[in-house]
Amino acid sequence: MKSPLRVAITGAAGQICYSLLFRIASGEMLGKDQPVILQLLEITPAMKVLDAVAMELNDCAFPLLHGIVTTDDSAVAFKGANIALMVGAKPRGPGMERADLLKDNGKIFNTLGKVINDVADANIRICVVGNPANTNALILSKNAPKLNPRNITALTRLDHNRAVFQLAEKTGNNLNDVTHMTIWGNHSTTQVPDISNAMVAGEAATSKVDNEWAENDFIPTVAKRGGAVIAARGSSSAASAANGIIDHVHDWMLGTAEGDWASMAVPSDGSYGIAEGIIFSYPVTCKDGEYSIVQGLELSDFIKGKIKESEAELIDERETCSDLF
Ligand code: NAX
Repeated sequence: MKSPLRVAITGAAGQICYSLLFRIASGEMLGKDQPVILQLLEITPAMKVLDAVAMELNDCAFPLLHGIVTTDDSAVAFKGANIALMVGAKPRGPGMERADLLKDNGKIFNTLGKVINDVADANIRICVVGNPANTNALILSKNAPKLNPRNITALTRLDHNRAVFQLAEKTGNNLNDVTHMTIWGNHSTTQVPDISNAMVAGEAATSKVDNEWAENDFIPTVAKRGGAVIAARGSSSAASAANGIIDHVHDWMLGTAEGDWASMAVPSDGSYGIAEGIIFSYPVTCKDGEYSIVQGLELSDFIKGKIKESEAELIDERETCSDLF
């Protein structure tokens, strides 16, 4: 039996985590042979609910769950952590501007970045989910200088999976017939879901759908899907977000599917002319816990223009939050 990995998770009494924790404990994220210790962080008023979640986790008798820590002390939650899933953040309230959300949630990632720097495993791998996810990941990174900045990523896998579904549905194919999907940029409505290099049952997606659909229907449908779910169910995506987190970490640690890639928001190294340092969603392949940005893809002027808009938004967010670096 492998020795257990410590997985720190914030916002653990929230709705995403109610779908997420049980799947991690059952081995879906890190493998059916990998024990885990869940180190769950919440704010003090949510501790009673968190304790109830821990009771339910125990009542599942998951063989791979080797321990649960519940705490409102971040130094305890991140102690020795190998993986951190940063879900906890405030949702946008009525009348709140995006810049207000940036500032409010940015403070959480500034504080937690410092704690992770001090107490976590130096090789910790981090997936930021709380919005605005990309810029929160950047704030965390700037406050955790001991960590490898490459290991601080943000979630765009939910967007990727949404895009795969839309293309499969449009072409009448099975989901596993769709490969090489890409989400570029920010996890926001400026994101760029891109089928330029996607394949459907071994054929180019662009030969199966018309350009008009790809540009004017597919892109806005995927980019605004989060809003559509909120309108339909009265609260934001939870089970599908949890599934995206599972896929993100699973593929990062255990490898992307042979011959395919996934979308992950990672620190830009300048690939595709994107400003270095911002946390930007790219197509990546992963092996043995490392990711590589897929290079050399041909992009249309339309997609390049959209990518520049998303980059501009991220640069603007970086400026808005620079006092938190
Ligand atoms: P909930 O409001 O259900 O849960 C959030 C939890 O975080 C709450 O229990 C709260 O007490 C806790 N929390 C707040 N501040 C904290 C702190 N400083 N330390 C620890 N815990 C803290 O939200 P939920 O639906 O679970 O969503 C969580 C975040 O994910 C939100 O920011 C949401 O916008 C974001 N999302 C990101 C997605 C992505 O693809 N990147 C998609 C889904 C989701 O919208």
